[in-house]
Amino acid sequence: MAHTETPGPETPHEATRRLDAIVIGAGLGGLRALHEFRSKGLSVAAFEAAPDLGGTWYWNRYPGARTDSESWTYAYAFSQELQDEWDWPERFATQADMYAYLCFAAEKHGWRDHIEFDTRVSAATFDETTNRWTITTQDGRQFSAQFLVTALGLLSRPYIPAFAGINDFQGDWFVTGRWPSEGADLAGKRVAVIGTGATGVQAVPLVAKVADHVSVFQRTPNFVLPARNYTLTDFEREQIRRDYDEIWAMARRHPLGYAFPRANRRRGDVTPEEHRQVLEAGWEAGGFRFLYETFDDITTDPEANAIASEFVREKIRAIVKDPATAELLCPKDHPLGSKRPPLGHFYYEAFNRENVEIVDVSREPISRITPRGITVGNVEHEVDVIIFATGFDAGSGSYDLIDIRGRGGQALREAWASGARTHLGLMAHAFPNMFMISGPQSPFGNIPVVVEAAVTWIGRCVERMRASSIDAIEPRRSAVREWHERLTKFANMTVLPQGTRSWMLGGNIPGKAPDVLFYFGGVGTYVKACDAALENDLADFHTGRVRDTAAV
Ligand code: NA7
Repeated sequence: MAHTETPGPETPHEATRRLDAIVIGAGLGGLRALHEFRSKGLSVAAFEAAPDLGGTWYWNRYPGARTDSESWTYAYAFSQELQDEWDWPERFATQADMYAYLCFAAEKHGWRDHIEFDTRVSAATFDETTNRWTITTQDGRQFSAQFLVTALGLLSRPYIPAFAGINDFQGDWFVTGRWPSEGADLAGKRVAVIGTGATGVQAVPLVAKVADHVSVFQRTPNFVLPARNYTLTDFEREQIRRDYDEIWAMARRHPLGYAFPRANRRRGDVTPEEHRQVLEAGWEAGGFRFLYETFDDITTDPEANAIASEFVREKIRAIVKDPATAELLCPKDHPLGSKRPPLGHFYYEAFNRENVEIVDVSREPISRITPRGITVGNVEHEVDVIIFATGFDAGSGSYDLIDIRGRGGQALREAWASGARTHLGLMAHAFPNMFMISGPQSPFGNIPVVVEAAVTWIGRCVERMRASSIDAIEPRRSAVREWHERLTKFANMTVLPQGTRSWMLGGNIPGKAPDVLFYFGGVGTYVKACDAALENDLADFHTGRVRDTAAV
């Protein structure tokens, strides 16, 4: 470790190492935060549970894992060198490309020396007398810092339903979000894929190419939009490099942080024929362009949504040859965009293969896992391998795994028992100097753009604190309450509340308090809200020494 290690005589723990900042997590967000503190001359160390960096792009090595954002915008905007030197091979980056990109960035900026791998943080405690955080690692070591950054990942805690008999299964089983680095041997096997969210949808077509048979256990069909991936040419890469300033400017203006122009078109602006043509063009353009370059009111106007939803159903019926299978694949109980739409790489086409079948578990659920397979009702489906593509405990899920104690020993787990509460998705009341990246209540959208906004804000906040001799900061209760009201208002303006068991609202985890986990008001308005929070005399925050403000 190259970071500053000065034994802190005044700390209660002799072995405590003192730093300016501690970052938990070395994924895309944690690495960016590490860079921010280093570039400001602060001593910082990152702690990562995995043996290597990458976060999402370390763990999700399942067949077909890719970004759903166009690769050149799923990248760091802060580094001109990275933009100049890195070549994106395809429109949508594979897991391997993303991992290689993050390794390249780490090499270029010297990040690895400041990361402790294989190190899970089990606790983090704030001390009001010193205004510092002490973290404890699972192997019992302690480190202290004025600032704590939790870059725990938006979707990093895999969820596996508590199926009866799960431990009896005699075959191999894998969780997509914890895919073994040595890979999984699926060749010639009978494979079950449980789950048809973005992950299952990416995995099925590739698993089908090697497996003897694939049974896709589907509870809720999704609106799968065609990705239309392609290999980038040198010419396209040069164009992207040349246009990067405009690309990032566009992404920052876009509600979800994508470098797409607004459609500037609503349902009533066109004839039914034109409407159809626009949707066809969006379908051909691929990716989320179908949602965002066609009509601006697809997720807010029920009629515009109904037309787009029916359009996708027609496409499914046209692609899938067996009418019964096509009907099962057609979503009918939720509108397009109320659950996060997956991008497919020949997903619907996979159901035209002889070796792929759909098992409908919408009415009759999976009743148990047996030694030989999966039982639905009275029917046992015998398989050699089970792949759980059953999602994540999003947003707040990873926070429950660390015993985080703020002012007065308050436990974050308890503070958030009935729903996460933050200001701007960046800080929580009673947890001074703790900054969250891609945490609950941060904006929903293209992650690198959201991360850049958050980290820039954190860097400016820390600079401001140092310049004004503020040594502790935390949001006021009123600011936290207002942020929650704002989140709820924006979510309710859309089709989101109609999404059955949506992870965006915490609805996919049995027992989790349903709540709006993200800000859907747009990345642009989010950045403005962040800017405003740093101006206006930091009116949203208590500042100073926390023991002075603890009673407020
Ligand atoms: P998702 O989108 O949460 O999908 C999980 C899938 O697992 C979904 O189809 C669920 O069906 C299914 N599921 C969960 N529990 C069960 C049970 N008990 N029985 C049958 N099926 C079940 O997670 P992903 O990993 O695919 O995607 C998460 C995000 O990662 C994605 O949106 C991208 O942003 C990246 P349900 O819909 O609940 O009926």
